[in-house]
Amino acid sequence: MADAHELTAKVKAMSREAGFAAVGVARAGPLPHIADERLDLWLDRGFVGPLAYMRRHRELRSNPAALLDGARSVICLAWAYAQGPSGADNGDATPRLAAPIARYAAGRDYHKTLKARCHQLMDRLREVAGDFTGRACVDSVPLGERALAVSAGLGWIGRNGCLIVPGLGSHVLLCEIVCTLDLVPDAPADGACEGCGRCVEACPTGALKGDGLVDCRLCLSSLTIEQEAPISPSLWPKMHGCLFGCDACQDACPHNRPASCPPTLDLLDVLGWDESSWDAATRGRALRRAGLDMFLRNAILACGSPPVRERRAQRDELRGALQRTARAHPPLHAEIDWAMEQLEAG
Ligand code: B12
Repeated sequence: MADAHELTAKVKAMSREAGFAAVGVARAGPLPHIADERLDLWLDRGFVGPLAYMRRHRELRSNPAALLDGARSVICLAWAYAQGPSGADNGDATPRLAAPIARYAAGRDYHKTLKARCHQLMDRLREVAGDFTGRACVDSVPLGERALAVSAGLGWIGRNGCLIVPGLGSHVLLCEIVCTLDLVPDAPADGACEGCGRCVEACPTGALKGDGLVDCRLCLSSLTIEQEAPISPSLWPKMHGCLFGCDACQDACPHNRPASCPPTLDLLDVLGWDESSWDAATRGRALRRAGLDMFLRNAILACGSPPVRERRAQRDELRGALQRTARAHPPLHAEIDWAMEQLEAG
């Protein structure tokens, strides 16, 4: 069998062949102290907001070794998205009223597609490394993925909290293979945001604190995807038409390529969704993280946002759609009344 250096080089070459944009190796052991400190600070300040799951399994998040018996190494992988032109994400139909969704949520659910790629990669690795045990982690495992990526030399943490890969930016999704292979760990990457505060200024709700920590009580990604409870009316005017997630802090980042058009859904379609149309539109997609009620709430609030209410030609159609939504979903009446008022005001 190849020695650790040769094997590590093979792992990296095969990862790139598998389509990953960046790969690095971290030791499967406790994460550096700073990762723990930052997570505790975030929890203590209450920035965790509505994300109850982030309070659970605290100890696992700081030590990937706890995820797999005999774990020695973590292969950290970055998958680049938002590379090409985007646009309507609802089949071939041209949307009557396009509303943006976060770029990462275009197409098939990355949890599924990246996990499958990790398993294929492990199968290929077994051909050169012999049998080993590996666990593929994509997002939903209690593990500090950004901290691990920094440790594995993939990039550094920007002021918007995102992992920035040199030359590629932050439009990457992260996944890991925690494994029993003995690989040579990489050194953490150098780099930092210097002097730029564009992401902090671009955040519509002031959720970024400028030190890389994000307040989930204000972040539009958290509010539109994670928060089932009503969104505070004080935030409604700041929501900028977000239907699912938000890319404002990444779009403003000079390390990212000039932004392509974001993927969109048809706002009028979404306003008319019921359980079965929500099911059909979200099946197999990351979009499914937000339930029907959340999508309807987000769509209603999007109607009151400047980009939509300025579409005078569609105002009557929007009013009609809101009235129908009001009849089907009485609990959302406060949001609907507000959106109607905004439409009237133009
Ligand atoms: C909870 C969560 C959220 C929350 C909170 C985000 C936040 N910034 O904390 C919400 C819902 C708001 C969210 C939003 C988004 N998310 Co999210 N989210 C997560 C999740 C599940 C946990 C993140 C977490 O632990 N947050 C708590 C904070 C304190 O930890 P952290 O952000 O990981 O930061 C650590 C590092 O900064 C580290 N650190 C700082 N400096 C240094 C220095 C060194 C040397 C080291 C070692 C470590 C280190 O310390 C922190 C704590 O460990 C991860 C998946 C995972 N399992 O990790 C995805 C993840 C972070 N999200 C991801 C994405 C894509 C997004 C969105 C872009 C989606 C969107 N467009 O709407 C936005 C971006 C918002 C933003 N600016 O962060 C990607 C990030 C990819 C990237 N390039 O960074 C991840 C990794 C999912 C994935 N598998 O790809 N997300």
